[in-house]
Amino acid sequence: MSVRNPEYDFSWCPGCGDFGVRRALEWALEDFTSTHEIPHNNNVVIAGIGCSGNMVHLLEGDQPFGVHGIHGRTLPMAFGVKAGRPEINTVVVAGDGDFLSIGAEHIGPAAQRNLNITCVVMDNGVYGLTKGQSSPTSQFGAKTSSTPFGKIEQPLHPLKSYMTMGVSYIASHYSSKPRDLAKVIKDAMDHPGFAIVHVQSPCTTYNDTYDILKGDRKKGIAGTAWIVEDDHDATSRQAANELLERPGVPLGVIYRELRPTLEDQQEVLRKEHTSRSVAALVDSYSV
Ligand SMILES: Cc1ncc(C[n+]2csc(CCOP(=O)(O)OP(=O)(O)O)c2C)c(N)n1
Ligand code: SF4
Ligand SMILES: [Mg+2]
Repeated sequence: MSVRNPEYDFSWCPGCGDFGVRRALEWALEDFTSTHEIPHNNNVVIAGIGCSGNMVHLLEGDQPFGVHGIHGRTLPMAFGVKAGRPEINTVVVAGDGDFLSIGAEHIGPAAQRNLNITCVVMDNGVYGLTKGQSSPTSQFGAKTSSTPFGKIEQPLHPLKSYMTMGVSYIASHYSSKPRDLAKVIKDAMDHPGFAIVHVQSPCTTYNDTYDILKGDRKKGIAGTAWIVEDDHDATSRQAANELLERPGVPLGVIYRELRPTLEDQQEVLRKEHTSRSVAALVDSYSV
């Protein structure tokens, strides 16, 4: 959809972290579009279902194309877009539930393909849209509507999981720093391959983590977010893994690796092999 449908009325609660992510995404799209001199409709934003997925209806300014799809299936949809129109700048927006719970099985294959897309994951540690159930990133002991006596599973460490699955660009950020976040999202768009920008985006209604992330001296809270040092070597897998052993939430690029994308590999196949007819392909299965 490149024009908004006035029949739908999507909104976020006051103070929701997704507002900051929206601004950052708008700036990143603007920057990408002007740097590469492409029209706005050469960008597509593919959203899952969740408060985070409502992003596609709430973007302001020049509109990219948008798809508000199926819960947990942003990556297969993005794969389809890239298969048909590889030149389109494809951005996935998803929540922690959408991406890491129901949609988790798609991350590994997209990473192995090195699908050339950018994912912006809005992690609020809950299922916000469905009224605050626990998600894979909810803390141990968290009391939510689905864990009234406290969550009894350990939280997932998304950044370590991405490293293990072979994601070629991994960044971690925070919704309250939209200018810095925009630069990271644009950098991820420029990365040739599968890029994930994992953003802490607090839910003011069900899991308000602003104080925990930022810290509050008056309340004696230190703050868990810290900026990745300039001398961090993001091209080193070892340095990235070591960085992720440190407690808290790093803000910056954790890991980047240049290797052929799916499109590059397809190009190699096209050059080395002549295509077969459908009949020949069907025959090859029946022998
Ligand atoms: C197949 C399917 N299962 C479950 C749901 C119900 N559902 C909608 S959004 C959601 C979770 C949203 O959590 P998250 O992805 O973290 O997004 P948030 O609202 O927190 O941004 C669920 C379980 C659905 N819409 N479709
Ligand atoms: S429920 Fe939470 S995540 Fe959803 S809009 Fe409200 S504050 Fe944002
Ligand atoms: Mg969520």
